[in-house]
Formats: sequence, structure tokens, C-alpha cells
Amino acid sequence: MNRITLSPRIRMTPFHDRTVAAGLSDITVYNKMVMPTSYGDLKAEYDRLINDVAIWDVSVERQVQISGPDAAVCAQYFTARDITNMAEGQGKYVAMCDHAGRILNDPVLMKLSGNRYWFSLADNDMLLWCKGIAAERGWDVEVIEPDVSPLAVQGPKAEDLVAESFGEHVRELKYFWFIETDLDGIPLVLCRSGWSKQGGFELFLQDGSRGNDLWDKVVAAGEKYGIGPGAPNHVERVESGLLSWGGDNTPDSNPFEVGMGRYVDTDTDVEYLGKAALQAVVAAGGPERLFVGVNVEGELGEAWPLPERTPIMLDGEQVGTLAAIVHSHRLDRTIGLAQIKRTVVEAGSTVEVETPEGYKPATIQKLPFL
Ligand code: THG
Repeated sequence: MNRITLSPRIRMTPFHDRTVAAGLSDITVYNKMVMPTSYGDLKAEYDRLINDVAIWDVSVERQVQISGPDAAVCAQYFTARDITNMAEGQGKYVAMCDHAGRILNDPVLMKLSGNRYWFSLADNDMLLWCKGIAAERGWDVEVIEPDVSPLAVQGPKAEDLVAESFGEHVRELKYFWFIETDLDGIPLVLCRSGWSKQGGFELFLQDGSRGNDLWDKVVAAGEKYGIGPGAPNHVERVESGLLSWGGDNTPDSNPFEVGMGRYVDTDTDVEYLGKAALQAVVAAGGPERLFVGVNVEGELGEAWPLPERTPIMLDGEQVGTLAAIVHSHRLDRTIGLAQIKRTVVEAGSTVEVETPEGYKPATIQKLPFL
């Protein structure tokens, strides 16, 4: 069971030809689009991300654009964080929740010029959700998926590369801030962002017909920095404790249960979806579960991809779910990401998690590992 049947329902990205030419070996499907996940050597891809710079096709991070006279009210309503004082050119990591406060997505929200907002999304059908609710509310907005495809450059040498191509001013960009610009006439939004803690930028291509051009220009500029292809890296993201929405959490999780509590505003006058439910969680003294790291006894060889979340046990009772377990190259030990009952976390209990060699003891720790 290792082939995916492609069809026009599953969209290719604007960089697809170049990713194939670069040796693409593994894909997944994300937002109904092909997402590159490896070029055949995960350790080399990890090393490149930690030491040099990597180019990632992350077109699957689709944008929902909200524009028009009611755009600010509408964008706020979808966002469990007070965005009143957000500036043009600023991005924020936010939670989108349903009426019961369950997290539906963890996008980067960007405020563009001309009263436009982009929710730069993880894998869920937010376009339908946003269109439906905006229409029911009668807001004067346009809700679309624009022709925008992010290309990430990640790693310690990404800033030098991007500064050389776009100018020294990019060094002043703060995290999640962006500029609307172009690269030799290729229209894009340049944002300091990306799903790693190694630093970097995302180039949001605004013309899908120019994918090959953009890829080639970035690779040419990156040659002297040792650039090579990669993808959001499973081991690095576990070490960094970055949430993979939909993978790490159960469908009934609220933002406090996926480590996003610090991005949620409950003490605010603004109206947003799920606010009352999230206020109730705070009033009850906190969520049922917490998103934590686990240090697992024993050695794992290669990364052991978990096709589904597995139970975490304590005294024969399930107290959580394990979402990922990897060998950390930098820590040289086995680590994982889990949702565990808050009472168990607070008691500092040692739990049991499933490994290829059966259940093993695991200690709980705060994220990130690194
Ligand atoms: N890029 C874009 N959109 C995205 C992602 C992305 N949408 C979905 C998903 N990835 C969003 N998830 C994250 C999670 C964490 C970070 C970025 C995207 C991140 N966090 C920093 C940290 O944890 O240190 C800083 C957070 C902060 O201080 O606000 O980088 O990758 N376009």
C-alpha cells in the first residue's frame, strides 16, 4: 500500500515539474493538492535544513482571501485572537474555531493592503466554512481562494540568500511580517515565516504560471549556500514542537489542548466564533488535555511514521494519544508529541507509549525540545 492514484481532483502545484526534476520521491495529499514530503534522503534533508538552506514546495498552504467593506469584521469573527491592532504587512499565528471552541485550523493570518486578509491554511476545508458563514451573516465581502502558492526557503542561510535577491531591507522584517514585492517581475509576497525553527522566509507566488521561473531563480541564488530540495521536516518539527493540525490533535480539541493557549484572547470585547466556549474552558480552570513532549525509553532506528495516533497508558488506563515519535538527531534520543490529560501532566507521571518494540516508559516534558 504505497501508491496514490492521481486525478484532476488532486491538484498539482505550480512547482511540480521542478520538484520532479529535483528527485521528488514521496508525496502526500493536503488541501486536495499534491504535497512533496521527501526527495529520498530524509537525513540529508534534515542536515540541509539545520546547517544550510532548503527550498520547499508548500503550495498546499492555500490562502482564503477575505476582501471588501466588511473584511475586518469577518476576518475577526473567524479568529480566536483579538486582531484589532493588526497592521498592514503583519501576520499572526491564529486559531480558527467552531461554535463549540474546537480548533478547525491553525493558519498564519496576514493583513494585506486594500482591506484584504489571507488565512494561510493548514489542511481543512476552510474556504467552504468561510464562504458559508460570511453569506449567512450577510457581510459585504468576497471570499475566494486566490492564485497564491507559497515556496519556502528555510535554514540558517536563508536570510543571506533572500537579502541577496530582494535587498538588505529584508533583514529588518520581523517574524510573520511581509512585503508585497516581485522578483524580476514575478509577483509575490515575501514573508518571514515557515514551518521550522531554523529561520527563513516564504515566497507567496501570485501567478501560478511562473512557478518554474521562481523555483529556478531561488535555486540559482541559493547555489553558493548549498541549497537543495526538502519539505516540512518531520524530525525537526517534533524537536521544535510545531503543531501539525489534524495529525496531532483529536477532532474535539480546543486551542488550549494543542499548545495555542498563548494565541487565544478570551478577555476581549471583539466577537469571534467559539469565544463563549473558550471562556468556559478558562473559567473551569483549564483544558482537559495538554500538548506536550514525551521522552521515550529505547532507541528508534529510522523515523517511525505513525499512520494513526496511538494510545498513551498509565496504570492500564488510557490518558492520552501519541501523534509522532522520532529519533532526534540533535538530542540523540527518542522523542514524541502527545496530547495527555492535564492532571497526569501536572502530576509529572511516567506514562507508557507504543513503539515498534512494544510499550515503553516515557517522561513528559514541555515543548519545544529544542
Ligand atoms: N506557513 C504558512 N501557512 C501555514 C503554515 C506555514 N499554515 C498552517 C501551518 N503552517 C501553521 N503552523 C505554524 C506553526 C508555527 C509556526 C508557523 C506556522 C511558527 N511558530 C513560531 C514558534 O513557534 O516559535 C513563532 C510563533 C509566534 O511567535 O507567533 O513559526 O508554515 N504560510
